[in-house]
Amino acid sequence: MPARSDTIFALATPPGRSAIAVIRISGPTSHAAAQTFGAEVPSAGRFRVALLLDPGGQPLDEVLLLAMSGPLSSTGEDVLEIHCHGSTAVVAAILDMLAKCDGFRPAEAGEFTHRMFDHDKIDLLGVEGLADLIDADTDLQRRQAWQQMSGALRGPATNWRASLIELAAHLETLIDFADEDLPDNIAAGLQARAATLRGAMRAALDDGRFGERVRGGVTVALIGAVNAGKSTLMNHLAGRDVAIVSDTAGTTRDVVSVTIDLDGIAVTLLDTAGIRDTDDSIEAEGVRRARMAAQQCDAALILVDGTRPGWHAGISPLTSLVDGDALVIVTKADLGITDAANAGKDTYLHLGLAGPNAEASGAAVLDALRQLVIPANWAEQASIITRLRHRHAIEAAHAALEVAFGHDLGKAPELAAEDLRHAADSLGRMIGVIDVEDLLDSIFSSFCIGK
Ligand SMILES: Nc1nc2c(ncn2[C@@H]2O[C@H](COP(=O)(O)OP(=O)(O)O)[C@@H](O)[C@H]2O)c(=O)[nH]1
Ligand SMILES: [Mg+2]
Repeated sequence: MPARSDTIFALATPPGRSAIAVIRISGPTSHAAAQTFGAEVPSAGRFRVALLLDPGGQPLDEVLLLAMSGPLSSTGEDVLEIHCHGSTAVVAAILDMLAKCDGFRPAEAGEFTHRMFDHDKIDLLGVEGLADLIDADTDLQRRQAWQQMSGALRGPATNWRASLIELAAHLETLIDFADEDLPDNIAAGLQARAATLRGAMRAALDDGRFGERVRGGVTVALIGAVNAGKSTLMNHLAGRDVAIVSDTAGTTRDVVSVTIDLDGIAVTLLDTAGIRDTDDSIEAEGVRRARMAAQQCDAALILVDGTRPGWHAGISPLTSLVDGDALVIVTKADLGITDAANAGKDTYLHLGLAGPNAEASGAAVLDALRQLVIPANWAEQASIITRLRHRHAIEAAHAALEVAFGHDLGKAPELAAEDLRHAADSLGRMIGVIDVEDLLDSIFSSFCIGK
């Protein structure tokens, strides 16, 4: 990141035509921008309607100016916001004039938020939550981002870290007595505290990765032989025709994807080519991609055509392609499923998307999909881990805590204390109280400019 003493500016609203556009300016000389346009700066915390003039002294736009003074501003610095009309020409003219102001430069991606962080307006987990809030497409993603910003993970993780440091300190007081047997009650007390702490971390880790699923979405691949009805189901779930449905085998050749909002979870469905041996090189590539999708997806719907004799034998070769959870669906039930002895209505979902029961059948498959991606007995507030980064840090802390209490506390308290410090550091990095700079750069680069 370049110098923080510069005054930075950027369009905070999306580029293009809109009723209003907001340009944000932050830095020591931000308030002086008003004069550049021949306008007077409002007092801190106030709006002022102002006529901005172009370099030739001609009217440029009538705007609202909002001034904030550091440290009580969003970035902690002096801030000026220009709420202008959202035309490409107006925005371009204002940005152009700002670029010519002394000590002003365009902001980089995430730089306003970086300054918030530098001025302790937000911490690392808050920055991640804010990034998630901006990226939220579903209501559940929005709520989870807010929980994250309000400390859903920070709270418990800070407490765990404090307990680890306290335990380490306690063990260090025992170093002077090393090589003597530790009185049983002290050892038992320490073990009990460690067990409670370990249990709390374990409970957070065993969340079915739901927070990560909410945040990042879930991919579900539709896998099956040609003509099994994959594209038909995909279109049904999407509520529109995204994939070509045809009784010509080998119609779907590439992976077609569509994202649906399933109770707040962004589920990306992948319709794939039917799995079969083929001499057609394009179709073969499609089959290769289908196999890859089966391997990499979070969950799969395995479709077999129930009207084909021997459909039952087709299931296990398909399930073996899938690494994640799989749901087997026997299709074309409206035409009658052959081989009734194997029909296994209890084991497999029967789906008929034609005929009089099509609607109920479609609802049943949606329900089954819901069960596949949303863990049973899930409670929204319970998942506090939203990124793999958090998971790895807590796993590392949990493991180090386990190692620490594997030592003989009486003979080697210093080894146990050292492991506890590792555990505390792992959580410290996660919360952002130590070693944050590298992480920040990677997080901020994912922000948009103007944030
Ligand atoms: N009767 C009936 N026909 C279906 C059903 N699902 C698919 N089909 C038909 O089966 C053929 C192949 O379907 P398609 O979705 O293209 O299969 P894909 O190759 O697996 O994508 C088409 O003619 C569909 O209309 C169903 O539930 N009932
Ligand atoms: Mg198809």
